[in-house]
Amino acid sequence: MTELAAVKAALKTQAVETPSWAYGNSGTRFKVFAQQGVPRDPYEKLADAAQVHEFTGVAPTVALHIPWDKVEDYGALAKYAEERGLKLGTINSNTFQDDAFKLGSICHADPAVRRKALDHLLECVDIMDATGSRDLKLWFADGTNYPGQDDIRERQDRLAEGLAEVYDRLGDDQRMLLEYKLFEPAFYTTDVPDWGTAYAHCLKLGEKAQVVVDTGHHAPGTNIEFIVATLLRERKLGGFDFNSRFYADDDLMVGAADPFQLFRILYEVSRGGGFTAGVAFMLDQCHNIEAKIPAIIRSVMNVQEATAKALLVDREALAVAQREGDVLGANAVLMDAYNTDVRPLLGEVREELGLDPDPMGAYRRSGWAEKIVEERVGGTQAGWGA
Ligand code: LRH
Ligand code: MN
Ligand code: MN
Repeated sequence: MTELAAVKAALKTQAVETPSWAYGNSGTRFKVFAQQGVPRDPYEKLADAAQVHEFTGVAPTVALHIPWDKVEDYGALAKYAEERGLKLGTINSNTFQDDAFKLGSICHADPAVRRKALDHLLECVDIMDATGSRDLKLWFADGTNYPGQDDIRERQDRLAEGLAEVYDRLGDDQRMLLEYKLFEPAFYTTDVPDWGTAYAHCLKLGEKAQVVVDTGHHAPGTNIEFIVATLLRERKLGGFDFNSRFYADDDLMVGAADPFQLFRILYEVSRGGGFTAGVAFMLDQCHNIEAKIPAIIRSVMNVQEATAKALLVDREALAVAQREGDVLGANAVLMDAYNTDVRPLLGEVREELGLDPDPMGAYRRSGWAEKIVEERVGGTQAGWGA
């Protein structure tokens, strides 16, 4: 296979998981601007996700968030997805929207509250059994707002105990993905604030526990690609929640704020063998002011473009320059790949997959946007920013 053929083959098999909540209405704590035609239930979210997959060819799974996507029969939801060429993907737990969780969920000082949180997490694994999902994604809003509010170390003990109970419930082919976030909603301590804390818990738990890197969850200036390289070396990178940010956890379209950072991250994924190591490439975004389906198509394309550039890095030339201490030469190899216009290449890849080379145009021409506005009245809110 020529090198270009190998790059094309990798791009054809790439899979980006889209989040059910990105299809629903969302906003900030100031205002949710409701859009016309948004899904009214999880089924309609899947119908929209099928559009993204139809026009990009690389978005075959959809992440669910429980209870936002609670349904009576998850088997039926999985079947509905399959009829549209999709599969249900990661199950995201939610231990942050119940009044009981004001002071935390599995890190709470009260064992009864911890039990409630754990029962929810175990229910999420039951749902995974029904949907055939591989991954349980855990993000905890747990933390404190004021020094002295609770014991930092005891909260870690409670966290470890709770995670272990959920870990033991996982099936042989299921994984637990632990997501960290520096701050928000807690503003003093967060119980899983960084990759090191997540890594330490996952290491103790075992092979089925891996770390999730949400690209919006770091302090400004953090070198995320270094974290990615390290986690891949340690075989602990479970997946990404991709989005982009200018300030905090902005959840904007991935690749919109800093396409160069996305390229650097995906280069480390490529360098570390992450495209074939079971790493989940998920979006975790909210489209507050832009049309949702085209924003998700654009996001998938942004991931594809950064991936194509990462795969085009001349690794041999780079290694030579690095060994020779050729600082500018090595940097130029990387920048050559980044500065390549990969859009024609991706157009070819799509045509070879039997797709329109222009997914945005194809979606626009499909008439789906008009159809859903006509058919759906009173769309739901993602649950976020309410
Ligand atoms: C937390 C987070 C986490 C949640 C999602 C809605 O900020 O990134 O992944 O599940 O947002
Ligand atoms: Mn996330
Ligand atoms: Mn987030």
